[in-house]
Amino acid sequence: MSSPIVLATWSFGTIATAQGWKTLQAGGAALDAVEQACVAVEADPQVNSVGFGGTPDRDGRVSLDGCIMLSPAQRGAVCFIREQMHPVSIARQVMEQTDHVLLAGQGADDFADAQGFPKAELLTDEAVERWRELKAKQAAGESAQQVNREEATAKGIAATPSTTTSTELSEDEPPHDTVGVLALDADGQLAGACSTSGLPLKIPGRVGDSPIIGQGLYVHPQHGAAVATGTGELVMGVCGSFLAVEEMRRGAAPADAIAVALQRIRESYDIQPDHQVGMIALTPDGQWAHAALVEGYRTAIRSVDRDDLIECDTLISA
Ligand code: SD4
Repeated sequence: MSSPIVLATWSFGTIATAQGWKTLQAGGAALDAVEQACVAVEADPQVNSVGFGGTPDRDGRVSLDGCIMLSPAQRGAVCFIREQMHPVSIARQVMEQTDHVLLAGQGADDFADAQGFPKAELLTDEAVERWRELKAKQAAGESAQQVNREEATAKGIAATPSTTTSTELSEDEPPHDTVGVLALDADGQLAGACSTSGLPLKIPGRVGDSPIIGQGLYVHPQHGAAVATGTGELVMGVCGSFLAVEEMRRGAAPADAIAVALQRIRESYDIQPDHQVGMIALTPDGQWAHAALVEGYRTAIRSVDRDDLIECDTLISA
């Protein structure tokens, strides 16, 4: 028997951990816990960077990415879906019902239709309003990066860990767009999932790290799981989550494993002030760690004795 635990990225991760914990506490599987955790965040219109009400792209449309993973042989993903609210649940169907790993665009939306998922309008009035403001700033000469930074500040969501259904705006949370969830169930099974609307004002068609197995998420049942959030383009050049799990396979503790991945990112790019990557790693025996490139990243945790939102003070700065 293992001691169950669920971890999720950013302060809206407390919505995820509350839902995931309900599943784990009832003796449920890690796979169900991570899926339900993401579904709860995707369905919450106050979380305006994941699922319903997600951040529009350059042309004012919302597209979503997500994935779910149990092992190298059991993983599924969808990207650039525009008609569905729950990418992670569709990704699970890709994993369980097809021989494929990743479905994209209209094909993924059509697959979801065929699987009986209801179509959803993802754009909210608030998102349209926000998009107009951002476009105006861009037209006034602000760079996409500046606009993204302001957007990220405006959309921070902080949930109070002890009352995770109530959310309030957090002025101080820096750029974030993805809920990444890792869970360990009582049977010692690890699972992970990611869901995102990607970067604000992204070029339509752009897909980041979150739905790509090995980049935004990787899970190996014996060696560990890792999830990343932040600037997907940085994670994607180093296979960030795979690298962290590979380090655990070689015997590294979770903290050392994600330090290697984040250091690789530091070494590989000219890191800009608005860049961020946060990572969480979890082992099959319940050890976990988080780290980030720069301050401001937070991890939500739920276990038998913890219900917290933890400020990450492990910063990989060299
Ligand atoms: C992406 N990694 O699409 C995602 C965005 C994110 O915090 O996680 N932002 O690049």
